[in-house]
Amino acid sequence: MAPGTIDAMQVVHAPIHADHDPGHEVQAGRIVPALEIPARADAILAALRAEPRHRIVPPTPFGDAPLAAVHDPGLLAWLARAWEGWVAAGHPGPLIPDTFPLTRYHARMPEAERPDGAIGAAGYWVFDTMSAIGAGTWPAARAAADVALTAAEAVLAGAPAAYGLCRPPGHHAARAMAGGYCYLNNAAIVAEHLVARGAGRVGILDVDYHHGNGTQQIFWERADVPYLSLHADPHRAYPYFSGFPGETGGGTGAGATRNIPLPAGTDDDAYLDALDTGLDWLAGRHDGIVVVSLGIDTYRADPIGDLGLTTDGYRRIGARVAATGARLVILQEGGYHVGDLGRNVAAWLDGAELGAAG
Ligand code: OKP
Ligand code: ZN
Repeated sequence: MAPGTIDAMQVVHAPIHADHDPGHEVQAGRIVPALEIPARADAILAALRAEPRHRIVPPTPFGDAPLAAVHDPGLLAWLARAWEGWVAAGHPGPLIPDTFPLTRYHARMPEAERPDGAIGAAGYWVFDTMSAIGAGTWPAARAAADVALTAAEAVLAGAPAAYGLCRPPGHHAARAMAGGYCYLNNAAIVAEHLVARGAGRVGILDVDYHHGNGTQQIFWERADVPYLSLHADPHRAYPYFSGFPGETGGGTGAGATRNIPLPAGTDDDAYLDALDTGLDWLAGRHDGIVVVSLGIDTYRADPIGDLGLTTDGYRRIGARVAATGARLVILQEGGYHVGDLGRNVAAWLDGAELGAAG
């Protein structure tokens, strides 16, 4: 075997993801069936199971400390009890807020008391109407963080790459708010954990279709966790309010954030060019481990995306990222074309194996 070859990539998976299934969301004024559904993870698992070299393992529980290292204690406490409070208030459907405290709400006034009613608290902690919470959301979100941390431990132990089949995803969850189908920021929790475990500077490469506003915010002032994101231009795409090229980090993290917005229809070749630009920027800013926020909603047939990537493109992208020589903690984010999702993730991981083999 060539040096660096990834044999038997560890795939971490927790079946409890399926308990997070609130059913629907509110998009642009319409109630629509949820897009971030259990079938996504089932499809990925089935495709990876079909390749016997992937070793599928359950997560190890890491407890509260790695979550508290990244998230506001108020958010964690609310998430743990939100569903209970919603039901107790007599709401029949999933928890979806409708009223939000924009920064201008309290402009020139003191911030009001924190809301304690079910709907007010929901709008306080969740920033959109698409990230519904149901009975199984909190246990699934916690398990997804453990999935991510377990993959990180495999890389710390020397594996050139490991994959965490996280569901729900994480990159929109900020220090003190959930949103964008995300409740806990799996990639941020892992990056912070790796830093605490002595990995030095840890890079984050976010290739989801959407800008990872939560990850960017969490590490905004951190030079030791550089954040690179390629995503659909926020002029047209969710989350609309971040991901522009002028956002480059602040304070001690000035220059350690890089955003590369992409036009609609971006194909494999154009994407790989942008990726090269980004990877050149990231090189030398980390000490050997890169956390990959792997979204597959860049797929040409994705129902909510408008980029043009193909299955073969994912193989090339995985190879390109692995060819940097970084060890990879690869974490699932979005990707909503359930029919092709499994083969696209499998292609990315196959590419990573090839790239690492050089
Ligand atoms: C989560 B992850 C499109 C609305 C988009 C929310 C998208 C959350 C994506 N009309 N809704 O980054 O894949
Ligand atoms: Zn996405």
